[in-house]
Amino acid sequence: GQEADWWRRAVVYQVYPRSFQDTDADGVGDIPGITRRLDHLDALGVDVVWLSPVYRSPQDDNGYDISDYEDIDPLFGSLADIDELIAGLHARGMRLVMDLVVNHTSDEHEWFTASRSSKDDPRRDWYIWRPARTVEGLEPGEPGTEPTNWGSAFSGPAWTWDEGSGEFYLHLFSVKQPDLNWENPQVRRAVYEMMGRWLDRGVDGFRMDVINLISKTYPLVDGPLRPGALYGSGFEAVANGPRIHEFLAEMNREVFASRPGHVMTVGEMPGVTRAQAALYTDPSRAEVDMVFQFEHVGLADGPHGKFDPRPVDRAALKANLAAWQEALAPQTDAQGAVVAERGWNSNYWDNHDQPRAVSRFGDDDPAWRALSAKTLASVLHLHRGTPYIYQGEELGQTNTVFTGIDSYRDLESVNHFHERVGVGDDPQAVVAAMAANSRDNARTPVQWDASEHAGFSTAAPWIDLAPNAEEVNAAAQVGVPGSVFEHHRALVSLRHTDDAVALGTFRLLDAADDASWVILREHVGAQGGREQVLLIASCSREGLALGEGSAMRERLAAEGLDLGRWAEAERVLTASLPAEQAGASGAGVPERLEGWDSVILRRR
Ligand code: TEU
Repeated sequence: GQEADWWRRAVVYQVYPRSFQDTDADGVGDIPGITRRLDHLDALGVDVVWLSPVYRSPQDDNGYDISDYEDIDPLFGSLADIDELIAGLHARGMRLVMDLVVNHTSDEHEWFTASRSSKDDPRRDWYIWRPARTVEGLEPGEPGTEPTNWGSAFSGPAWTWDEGSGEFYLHLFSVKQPDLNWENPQVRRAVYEMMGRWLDRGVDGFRMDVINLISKTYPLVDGPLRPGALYGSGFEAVANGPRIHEFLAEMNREVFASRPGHVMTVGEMPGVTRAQAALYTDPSRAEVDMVFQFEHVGLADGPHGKFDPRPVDRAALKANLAAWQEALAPQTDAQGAVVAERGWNSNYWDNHDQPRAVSRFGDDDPAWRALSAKTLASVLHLHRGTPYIYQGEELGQTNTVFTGIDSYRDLESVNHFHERVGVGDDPQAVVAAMAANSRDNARTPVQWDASEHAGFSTAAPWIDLAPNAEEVNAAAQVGVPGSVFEHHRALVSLRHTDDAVALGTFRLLDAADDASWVILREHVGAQGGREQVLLIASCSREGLALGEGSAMRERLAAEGLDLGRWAEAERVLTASLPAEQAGASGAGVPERLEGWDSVILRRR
């Protein structure tokens, strides 16, 4: 609907275009492919599509290095194709959120080619240039004369020497992604005008790439150097800089405030804290609607920490996500009714930068994969805030297999490999260490059916399919009761129809137990009616005893949740049964939940 808060009940589906659907037989997904698959998204029931970048780009970072914000890269199609996609989405009552990458551009953007052309070019100050540091025995521009000790998120230093103009330029990401200078009002103006033209074209919002990095803390000085790290952290030195709220409020005022409908905005914010997120998403501050935080996906250890895979500490994961729910919890009145929003969460398990959810947080053994994928989805979608479904997550797609460095495509992985081998690490050990968390796990093609190339393309895909495409694919799941897809469809529908799920308060119970996940949602209606929704999930193969006298029932009772009072509660959705059979399976809390099963109960 058009009500201002339509987005609070929305479920967002992320499309990573190069791996979604190819229609011109080049092995790379494209925009017409998305339009062709809109029925799939419609069947899932999602409201918004977040489309990763399709703008002109040298594809150094798969499109997150933009050389023209207002044209479409021929790899993905044309402006006419994006207009057709927008029309197709709108015709189905769905919306399009574009990926806005304005912390940096490509080094092939005309702004940068002008800026680097000379120190006196009018666009010189659109980027961040610094002279070499004077170091005894080193020529300016030589390694060791960089202006600060910062490292790029994609290995190597965050500064690259430009011989022509005799200075270094800053790039927190790849050499081909120079950071824009947001202190320059001309840069801000150019970005806002470009955003306005996309909204004029019918786009409904933006996902803002690393947007909390655009305000740097000046002067630029060395960052903290972790033990063993080759470089200092650039992120920590610049994230959440002194003018970030000023810039976001200005962007909101200049671009969104004047629009008739609500422009949906989500800021991707590596290193954001819960306290800061409450400021960024407080509706009264008019900055962004919600943020993507990284605490639960380990970025807090810094980008390279990600390649040292460690087992999931589920109790810590539960506590982390519950702390985010608390930090952005609404204000409620004495009866528990929500009276004002303080902030808003984005809830995700994975995206194009993270490994696959079921492999990382679930159990991708074939015997447990589907059930754990469904239970993970129930856990995610029972949190308060907007849930994000990453392409393939609705199918329970898993990580892939890397047989060697040639299996990898992502510059983050490839650069890391060369950096580690360069300092003497064993190549095969590095390839193995990257496998669990490489971004390429999420970038294998969507598995549409069991045909060659999984229905993704008629040509060999740009990156190998995951090995289980014949078993795990949409054709085997859409419309099939009990499938991971149908479970996601039921969860999306639940958010659309149930106020406790969409708008209710959140409470985590039995937090210390890492083999279960118990969430209570409560909503007090305008007429005073109270509704409660309870999720009990088993998060291991062992299962949970819940009957009278069970340790878990005792622990929950000690926290004030008497499962006896749920004996007649409606079973809304279980993971082990098709959605339509949940109610027929009986009422109330089952005696036990088998491994990775879960149940969503409702009582009024
Ligand atoms: O990601 C920013 C970001 O924090 C991640 O790159 C993170 O550092 C790393 O990937 C964790 O594994 C955004 C985009 O989502 C990502 O695809 C881009 O590579 C990056 O910005 C630069 O635009």
